Amino acid sequence: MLIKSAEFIKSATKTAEYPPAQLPEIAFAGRSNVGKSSLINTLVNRKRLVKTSSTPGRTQLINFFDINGQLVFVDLPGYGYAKVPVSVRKRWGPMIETYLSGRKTLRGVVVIMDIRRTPKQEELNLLGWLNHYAIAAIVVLTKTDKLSKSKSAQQHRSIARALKIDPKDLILFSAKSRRGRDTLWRSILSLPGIDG
Ligand SMILES: Nc1nc2c(ncn2[C@@H]2O[C@H](COP(=O)(O)OP(=O)(O)O)[C@@H](O)[C@H]2O)c(=O)[nH]1
Ligand SMILES: [Mg+2]
Repeated sequence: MLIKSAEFIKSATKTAEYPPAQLPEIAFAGRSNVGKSSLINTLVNRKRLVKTSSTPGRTQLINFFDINGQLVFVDLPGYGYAKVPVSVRKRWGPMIETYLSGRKTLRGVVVIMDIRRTPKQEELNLLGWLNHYAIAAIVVLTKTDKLSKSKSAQQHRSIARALKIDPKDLILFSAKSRRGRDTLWRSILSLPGIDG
């Protein structure tokens, strides 16, 4: 997709604060520091549309971005960061679940994982939950530039096995090299209800 514009719309924690549900939406989910902001910036060819950080776990807001006046990207707060206070962590689940289960214009969720890590219960729960609500999931393994080719192939297979999905259905990505950007865009644009 040719990116003509990519703009921050607003942040929200509750339904009343969401922007009007008009355009098809794609949400991005992943553990804190997984590279979610970098992935979104790579997709839209912007250096800093979404703030990246080496201090994970700060963003606890749902951020909405308008892409070309055609699509909305939704940056969901990262999960699983131990230093986030329990009170904040407790709000994460309900906040995300309210968004994912109730948003009429949601067309799919890009679930981002670090290729170096074995998926944990949080990832399995999220995928199981999306499956239960019949929400399309696109699974991306990012930071592939950090591994050798052989180590990357090994992790690719073992993560697919852990998630019980076909290795072909995992997208290998790197914000650094931009590997996988086109594949991910194709996958997003082929979701039902997206016209690109
Ligand atoms: N080498 C490498 N570093 C990355 C990649 N994606 C993100 N990072 C780094 O990982 C850290 C966290 O990235 P960020 O996008 O803020 O993660 P978020 O918390 O999931 O939004 C930052 O230091 C990024 O520069 C990648 O594909 N390759
Ligand atoms: Mg981020």
